[in-house]
Amino acid sequence: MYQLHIANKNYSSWSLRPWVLMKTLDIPFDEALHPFQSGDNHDLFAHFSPTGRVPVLYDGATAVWDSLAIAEYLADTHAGIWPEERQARAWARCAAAEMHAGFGTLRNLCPMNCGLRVRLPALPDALRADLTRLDALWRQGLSRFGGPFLAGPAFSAADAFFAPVVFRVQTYGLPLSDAAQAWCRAMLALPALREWYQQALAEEWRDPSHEEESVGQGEIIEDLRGRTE
Ligand SMILES: N[C@@H](CCC(=O)N[C@@H](CS)C(=O)NCC(=O)O)C(=O)O
Repeated sequence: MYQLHIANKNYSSWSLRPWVLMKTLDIPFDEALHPFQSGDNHDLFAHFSPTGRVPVLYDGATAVWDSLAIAEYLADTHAGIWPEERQARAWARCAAAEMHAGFGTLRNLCPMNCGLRVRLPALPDALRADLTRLDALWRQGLSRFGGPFLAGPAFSAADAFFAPVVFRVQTYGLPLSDAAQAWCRAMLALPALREWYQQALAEEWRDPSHEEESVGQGEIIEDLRGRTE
């Protein structure tokens, strides 16, 4: 059985990617959740993670310590991680890689905090630029491959890599096109994403550094944690 090491569901955007991918594709795994204890958790995570970061997937003694590497490792032996059709597969890989390496302003200014609803002041130009690119990318995938998922009829790693952005859109009320918003709603309705969200809301840990990152960006309208829907 695989073992997937992750951190708080409320905050850990990188952890969410392989988790939602494996859950949605019915790839069984044991979850090992390590709550953040400070702004820097590298020493805390060092006993299972070569980089002191999460996620890490263990397959027996083999450690795979990066979310994109985890997707590729799983793709070696499991169908459905990437789309079957070659053009769609190339697009999905590019989209996942772009998310993996890019959208730095979105990442920094809108950190994942599933339970919060935050009103942002006027959006900085750099954030608008990230949202414009994100919107164009999602609309391109949805129209080119026919939806309902980003790279065609089946959920793939492309959707998994943007799953944390779906929670960011929800938390910060980010403006996107109707097509992009519709994809976000469909993602939020996925059983795996609903499960993650419910578990995130139920978490009792509050890490001050992660809280500050979110509230530093705007005004908190609502904190839904401690409730379940
Ligand atoms: N490139 C890595 C990045 C992983 C990463 O940055 N993880 C964050 C958590 S969301 C982490 O473990 N941070 C350690 C810390 O905050 O101390 C991946 O794709 O898995």
